Amino acid sequence: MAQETPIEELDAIARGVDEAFAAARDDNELRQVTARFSGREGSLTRVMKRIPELPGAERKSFGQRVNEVKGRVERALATAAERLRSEARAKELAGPAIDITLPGRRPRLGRVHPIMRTLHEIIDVFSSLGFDVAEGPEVDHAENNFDRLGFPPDHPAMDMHDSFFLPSRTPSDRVLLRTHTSTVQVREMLSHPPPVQVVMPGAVFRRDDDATHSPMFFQLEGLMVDEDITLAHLRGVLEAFLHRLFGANVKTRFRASYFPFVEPGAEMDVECLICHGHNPACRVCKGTSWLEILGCGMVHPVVFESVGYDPERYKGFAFGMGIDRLTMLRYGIGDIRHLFENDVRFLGSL
Ligand code: FA5
Repeated sequence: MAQETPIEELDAIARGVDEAFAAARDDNELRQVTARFSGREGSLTRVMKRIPELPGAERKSFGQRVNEVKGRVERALATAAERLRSEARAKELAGPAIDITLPGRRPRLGRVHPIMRTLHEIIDVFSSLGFDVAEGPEVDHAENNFDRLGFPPDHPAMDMHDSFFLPSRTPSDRVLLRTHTSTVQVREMLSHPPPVQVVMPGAVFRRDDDATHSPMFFQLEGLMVDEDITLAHLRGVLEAFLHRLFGANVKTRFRASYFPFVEPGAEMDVECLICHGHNPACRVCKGTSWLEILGCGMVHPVVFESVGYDPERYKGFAFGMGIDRLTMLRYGIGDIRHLFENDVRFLGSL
């Protein structure tokens, strides 16, 4: 059989246009049909390439004819698109009616996390006692976390097993996730001359994990330095604070302790508000009826020297409290890990 001439092929293409577009059932099929005619591999593109087979006199009129068929394809596409739109609309109108008077669904409102609620309350109390608020970075140099605070070089906290060290650029620049907010008291003293009276909240990180220890937890550091600060100021501030947070009847206890950066050093406990001392198996107080909430003391002269304060002239106190532990006591939570499991049923009940 003789091969179709370009003109015969073009006529055949033109005859198929309307039928092809009428058969398209959705936008996707419409795109495919259009490509079959006018795409890079489409029949009109292919037939155009056959122009050299025609005698010179016929080429111009053939080109015009191809353009006419292209116009026909465009018109057929517009008609089919309009048909699909009205079919979709008719289907929508025939479907079940939407009752626009029904009330909408309320988006569920989030709440501030109990740790942050406690922290905000604590900051309010210290602000009312005249303290400023400052923050520092969570990643810091070991110098600020340990050295300037008078930690001896072989202190266990500097061990990789206790702290999260990060890769650093030079071996002498040891960088870690801070293990306490005491880094910020160092930074505050390096950047401000005395007097200072400031609290410094933030997240801290240790390799800890049990009912009262979390690997990431929150501390609030406090620092007050002036010429005549005494241990009595420290006790007065902490007691005023705890009475404001837990009420005037809360039982607290102040006992001697050791931190390299204070002398004398102390820790403060709050009575276990989970078992009130009645459960020897209590996981929070471990049957002692007390929960340690902070470490504190008078700033060691070594620290003043390392930040350039005159230890002969200035005295000061510092404390670092565990916000998560205070949150547990405040809301009666028996395991610190509940605070980080993100169960909205539990968090929403507090
Ligand atoms: C310190 O971190 C000292 N920097 C506190 C300090 C500051 C002392 C200024 C003197 C002067 P300590 O490691 O004891 O101390 O932690 C302080 C408080 O953080 C604890 O009393 C406890 O309430 C809380 N805490 C400690 N480890 C954890 C943990 N893994 N999870 C939750 N809370 C913790």
